[in-house]
Amino acid sequence: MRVRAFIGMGSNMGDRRAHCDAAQARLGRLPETEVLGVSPLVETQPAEGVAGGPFLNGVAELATALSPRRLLRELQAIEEALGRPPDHAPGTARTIDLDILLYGDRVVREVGLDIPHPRLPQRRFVLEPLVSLAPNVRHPVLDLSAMDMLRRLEAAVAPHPVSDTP
Ligand code: PH2
Ligand code: MG
Ligand code: MG
Repeated sequence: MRVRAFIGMGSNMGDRRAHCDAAQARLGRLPETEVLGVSPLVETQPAEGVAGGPFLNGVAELATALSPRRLLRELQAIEEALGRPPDHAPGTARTIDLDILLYGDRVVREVGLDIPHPRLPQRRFVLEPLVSLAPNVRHPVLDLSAMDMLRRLEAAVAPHPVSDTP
């Protein structure tokens, strides 16, 4: 059975667009996997203290029969093929980062494999492209759509005070 999975993609080193394009092409060549769509790539400022310059971020939607663990291994192999060493230090610039955001409505909490991605609801750089691709896809634990999560984040980060003066 094929599951609809969403992959977050980010690059802030070297030819960012080429890395994202190459990652998409390689996702399309994974066994038992089809790329259903890719969001537009957006330029974002590094969040959470990551080193390096601005990112290009996007999200890809897959239909895949690979297990979550196998999909993770395949994503790591693509990262490595695109110049990211397996011992890449967290928080440093990267040619490509591929993260499983959602895997159908599965919840996986294992060593090295957390699905849904634990920081998904807090990451504008993921939610914006996810909303442009699949606004109605739901977070299986929070039971919120991608659009709901983005609205919540925007309300929390930049509240618009209501004024009753004209
Ligand atoms: N990835 C992170 C942490 N911070 N910031 C942006 N703008 N884009 C990212 O892809 C990103 C980040 C951890 O992987
Ligand atoms: Mg990441
Ligand atoms: Mg990662």
